Amino acid sequence: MDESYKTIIGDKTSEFQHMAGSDGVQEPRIWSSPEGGRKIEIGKQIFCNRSLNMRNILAVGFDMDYTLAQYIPETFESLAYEGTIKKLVYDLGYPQELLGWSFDWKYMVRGLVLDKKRGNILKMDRHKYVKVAYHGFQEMSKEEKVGTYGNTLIRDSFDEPDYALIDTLFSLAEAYLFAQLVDFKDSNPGKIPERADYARMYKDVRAAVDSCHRDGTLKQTVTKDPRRYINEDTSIVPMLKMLRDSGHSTFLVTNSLWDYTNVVMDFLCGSHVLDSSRACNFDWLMYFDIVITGSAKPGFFHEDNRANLFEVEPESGMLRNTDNGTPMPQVGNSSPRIVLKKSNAPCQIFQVLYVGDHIYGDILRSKKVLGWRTMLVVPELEREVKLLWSLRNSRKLLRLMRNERDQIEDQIHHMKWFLKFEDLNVDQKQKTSDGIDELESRRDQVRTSHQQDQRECHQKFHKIWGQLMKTGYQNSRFAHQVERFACLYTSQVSNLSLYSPYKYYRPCEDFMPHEFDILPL
Ligand code: U5P
Repeated sequence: MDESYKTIIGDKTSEFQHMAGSDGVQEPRIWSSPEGGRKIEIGKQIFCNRSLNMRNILAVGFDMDYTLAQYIPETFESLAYEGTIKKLVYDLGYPQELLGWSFDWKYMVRGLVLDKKRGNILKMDRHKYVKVAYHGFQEMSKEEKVGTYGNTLIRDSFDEPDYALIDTLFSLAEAYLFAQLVDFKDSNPGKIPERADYARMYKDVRAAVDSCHRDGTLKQTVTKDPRRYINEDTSIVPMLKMLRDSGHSTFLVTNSLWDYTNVVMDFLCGSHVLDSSRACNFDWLMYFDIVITGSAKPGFFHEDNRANLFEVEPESGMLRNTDNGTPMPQVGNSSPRIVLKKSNAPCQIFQVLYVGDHIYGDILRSKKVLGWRTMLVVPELEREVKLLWSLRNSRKLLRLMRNERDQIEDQIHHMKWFLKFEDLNVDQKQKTSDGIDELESRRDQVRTSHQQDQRECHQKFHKIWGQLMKTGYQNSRFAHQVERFACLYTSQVSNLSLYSPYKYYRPCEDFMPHEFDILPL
């Protein structure tokens, strides 16, 4: 830390060390809510991008996987990873060596972009400027990075089909495996099937992951022991009850099929005395007015999606009304319109709040196509917010250093310009030159400290990718999407129960850069 800054903010280093937990994350602290009264633990707040008055919301809908059900990545994503490797080796002809590979579930993060053709993994800011780039696990040099992605014209194309967005927690294992395969192909070119270039490898990995999700590889294992793969959350039922008692209808829309949904929801809402002999009693259904399984989101949200809905017979899992070929009548005149059981009348679109974890499949589509209000669940946020809190003074210091560095740069330019053109005597020239030398030396000192402290701060969030919501000083691409598409965002769905069911969520005031210098204190 640059000693000269200690006088500005005081040396709080020891205080922070005392407060921080072993992984650098400070122990939970109480955060005072601005309205006074209730206090919300830091990391559990609901953040608001766009005003939302819960009094106007008639129905609250939920996604299940990674929204109501938080999977434990160590076990669940590792299971997906291992299943995928087996499929690559036994079904797609990849070498046996892959069977010995292991998965670091902490390495990849959401918001990354895979460059399928080049085998690169990128983190970019909201302007799609690539700030961090790896080829497999090798960091790309600044020159390589700028040479490949520096041209602003390329930036519009960071999308499918050449790029893949890691925007769900389900994708972390496949991103990691892709990076492993890229490294493996580079050092063992003959060992990967001949047809497989980087893009083909990505396609194979994607197909293998998807197949694990669909063919029962994963679900049968989770079904046998949900506690091993899903975090228990005893606050979900009180949250659902609270919403329902306050007059909101509740519904579930999940891509998972009925049998699996039933197991997961029974685990989350049930008595938690699961053993294989205990039959599900379907009690969890009482917490929802409507449950839609196998919904095929994001297509489900499209107005022109007229897919038939069938009623599920809970005990057998059979579909009703299919024997004479007549499916259950559609709810409303297009499938996603929600019918409230109580009133039997469709809600207005803006009276629905949908809570999901997938920015594209859950949030963007439901908002853009149907105009629903949205809440994004970002489990990573809890740790990020706690870290932001414990690093607040270091981050303030970084901003001060950055400002000082920029001001010195400006001063140096100005003085050099002055030296060139003004009619100065020898003494004045000497003084100006000396002044420039002094400033340059101070600038170098500040620059070095800034770079060093910035790297340290970045690594506290994530050793490779840094802060989820930031890329350097700019919002990350992920944060930008959250800001644009999620009316609310929070770390856990059950945080809803920490606020009044009639809460009026309001965003903080917007500020343009020109307003910052003249902000009232
Ligand atoms: N899923 C797939 N393929 C994938 C990833 C997830 O089929 O590559 C499945 C999950 O197993 C889960 C469902 O059943 O999609 C979650 O979708 P959603 O309801 O959270 O959107």
